Amino acid sequence: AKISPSMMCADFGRLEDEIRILEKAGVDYLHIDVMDGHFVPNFAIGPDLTRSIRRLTDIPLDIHLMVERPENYIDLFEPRLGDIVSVHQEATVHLERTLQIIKAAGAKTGVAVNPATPAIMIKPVIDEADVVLVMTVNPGFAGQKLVPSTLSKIREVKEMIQESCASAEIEVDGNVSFENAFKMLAAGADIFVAGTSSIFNADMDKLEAAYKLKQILSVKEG
Ligand code: S6P
Ligand code: MG
Repeated sequence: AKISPSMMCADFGRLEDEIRILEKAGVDYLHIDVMDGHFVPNFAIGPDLTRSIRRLTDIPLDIHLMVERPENYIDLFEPRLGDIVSVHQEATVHLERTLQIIKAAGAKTGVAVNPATPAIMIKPVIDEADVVLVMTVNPGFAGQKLVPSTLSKIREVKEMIQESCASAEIEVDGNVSFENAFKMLAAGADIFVAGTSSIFNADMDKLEAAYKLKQILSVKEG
């Protein structure tokens, strides 16, 4: 399993320290939440802050575009080999073409789905996706509660991937607590976005929380 800490939950006043802790914890990605105030009712990380984060570390970025017409903004984030760029199925009209744009930019292609979007909506592009990002809360804010029906959707997406002999990894985002992470792992998730429910829990030491999450997720790997 892989861990992708949500940088919108970090303390931007001490960004470098936060990143050093995440490096020490050996996380796999840094999750970059991009919000446009249209697709979701909030604003978050733009290209400038993304560039600042990039300058501080070699950890690949996991760029989650919660914006309308994401196809117009992919290049702004200067994706690199090894990064993931995820776009929402609900936000782009020509999803297949948008995935080709991400591929041409050199990044891994991600397709994100809101809790109310059925898994079947992404079936036609399952072969083209390196990652399926199953939103386990409605996107827009950190600190929300899991939408329970998303657990069975993880299972459905997993089956869809296997039936199509596709190789997409499943990423989960939203209320990935220690308890929920285990359920998501059992349902078939591969990449876990860590926010206020784990690594950025105000009551816990970040490094300790990261190790705890890693330990919970290592069960299946044996
Ligand atoms: C939500 C965003 C997420 C959050 C993450 C925070 O719109 O896409 O990446 O940052 O869910 O984690 P938590 O544990 O506070 O839900
Ligand atoms: Mg996100």
